[in-house]
Amino acid sequence: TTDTQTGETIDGFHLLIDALKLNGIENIYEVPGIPITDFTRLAQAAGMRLISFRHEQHAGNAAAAAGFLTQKPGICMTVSAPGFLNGLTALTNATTNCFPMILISGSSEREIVDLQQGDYEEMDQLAIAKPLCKAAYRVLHAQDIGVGIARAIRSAVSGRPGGVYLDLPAKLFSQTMDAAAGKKSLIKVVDAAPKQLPGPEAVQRALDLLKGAKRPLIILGKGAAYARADADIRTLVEKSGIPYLPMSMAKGLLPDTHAQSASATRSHVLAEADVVMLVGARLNWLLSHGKGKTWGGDKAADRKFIQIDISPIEMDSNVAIAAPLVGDIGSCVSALLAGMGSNWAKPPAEWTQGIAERKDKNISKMAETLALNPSPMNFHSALNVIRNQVKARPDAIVVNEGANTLDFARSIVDMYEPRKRLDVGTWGIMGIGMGFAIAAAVETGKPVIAIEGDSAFGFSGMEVETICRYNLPVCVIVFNNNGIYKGTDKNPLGTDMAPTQFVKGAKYEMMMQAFGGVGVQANTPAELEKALTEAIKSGKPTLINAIIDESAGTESGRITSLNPATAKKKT
Ligand code: FYN
Ligand code: ADP
Ligand code: MG
Repeated sequence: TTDTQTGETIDGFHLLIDALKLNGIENIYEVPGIPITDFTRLAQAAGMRLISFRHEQHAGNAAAAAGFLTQKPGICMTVSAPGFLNGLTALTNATTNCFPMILISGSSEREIVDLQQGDYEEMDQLAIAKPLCKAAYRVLHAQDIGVGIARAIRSAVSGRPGGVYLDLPAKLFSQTMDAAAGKKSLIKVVDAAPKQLPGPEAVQRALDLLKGAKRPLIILGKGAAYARADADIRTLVEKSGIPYLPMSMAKGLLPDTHAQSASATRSHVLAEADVVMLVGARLNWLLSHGKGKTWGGDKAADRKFIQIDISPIEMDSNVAIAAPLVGDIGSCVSALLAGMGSNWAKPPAEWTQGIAERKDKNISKMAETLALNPSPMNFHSALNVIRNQVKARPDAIVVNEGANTLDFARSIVDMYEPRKRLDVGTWGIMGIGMGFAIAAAVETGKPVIAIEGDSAFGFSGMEVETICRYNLPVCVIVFNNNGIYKGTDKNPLGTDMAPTQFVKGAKYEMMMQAFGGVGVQANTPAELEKALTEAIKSGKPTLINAIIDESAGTESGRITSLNPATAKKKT
């Protein structure tokens, strides 16, 4: 008993709602069911935005994207066992991408689960989640809900952001406690993601290396986009005069049309640079682990890396890091700027002019390809339409998944503003499409253009109903080439269709029509342009079925080399 007791009580449902609201969390991405159905109703009645999905994986992906876009943990809620497992894929993907999110799942009763007596949806969810996310907690008592939420928020957003699991057994929701004591038990988290300042010697070491470089290069990753140090990052690039490469989700941090962007001559700069500064980008498979042919083979031995990252153990994960700069990107970049002084020498013109020439050549070549108008459309002629629309609406958010659809869109569709591109991320995962698109629309209110391979779209396609239900300004463009990679594979036995083929001439636009949205088939760039312009103008849920030459595309797009092939030659 406490001296604040009034006789009024509060239950677990309301404590959870109050704890989330107290910490500025407004949106919950979820699928209702036992034991969280009433929670979803009560939270909505309390003024929170509840977005109900058709499958937990997409609710989870939405929460992850919300985390990336807002720096607040995105919240996903699911039922027990299967719902939890469906959400777990998204939680693990968020952790891999360093996006902050919290998966809250209802669970069965501990007494029964622990004795394995066969409860409804019995599963030891906490134990399963633990190795697959950044942190995992369970709350057993109503008076600990405040602490549970506070720990989950801190774990998600501090240091390297990631996914957190919070296990809430069914019984907790209806537990009651004294209302005043309950209110007191809640925690408003102060400084959830504390700054981490780099040491002065580490800053000097990095500056010394940069100063001595003849062929310096900056690589910006999605950590740099997440950090929201946009102005300082731009100043660093411009003041230093160093060419830069954006990783796919860092596109737009500076406009892709920026004079210092080396995107259009990526292979050249990776192979030739002598000092490379990584800003929120890991030397994982997407950067060929910092070694080998991509990095100039023998030349790799003399290259020096500077790496800015909040995670100290990221350093030396693949190759030696000569100048580790550990801290939050905002603090590290501003320390570098302060140390650069006012008369920083630009890199040798030989390096920057060489890049400019190569880049101009590749961009002109690309322009020629984009100007062609083949029938049926190919990836280039369809993406050229989207490229122009994004140029006209740089605030629109682009979601992108597929293999060829992803690879071509990445280099064709220029981005102009930070955090406007959401894609398959570190795992190269298919299925993020509709979840990311829904969160982008909910969190920003901006138009969303989801550029989807027909295969990629299939993983989350049912969520077009969700898009229609909430009337979200999402335009899905399905690049329909009748299959995975392409639609022309043959089954040598002539029995079933080949494993990579889909139904030919599928009417994807009818999926959107089924739920009251706009569905259009586009056979030409003009038709695509008309439908997309209309979609952006009206803000109505729209699906454009863009018919692409079924022989266009290559196996696995630009990462064919990762595909093991049989030693036996195809006949
Ligand atoms: C880029 N390029 C351009 C332009 N932009 N040319 C002209 N104009 C413009 N604007 C050139 C660039 O210099 C490269 O050529 C080429 O286009 C490709 O550029 P990209 O995409 O930046 O580079 P690359 O080599 O594909 O990048 C490697 C990668 C990337 C691993 C980072 O492929 C990636 O993010 N992949 C994710 C793939 C994935 O997850 N897929 C899921 C598949 S699912 P060169 O300089 O001549 O090389 C299962 O299949
Ligand atoms: P990309 O795929 O774009 O190359 P990665 O996901 O590999 O990017 O890398 C992102 C990196 O950014 C991670 O190593 C992560 O620790 C780091 N990071 C995320 N947020 C911050 C931040 N605020 N400050 C510093 N580093 C950060
Ligand atoms: Mg396809």
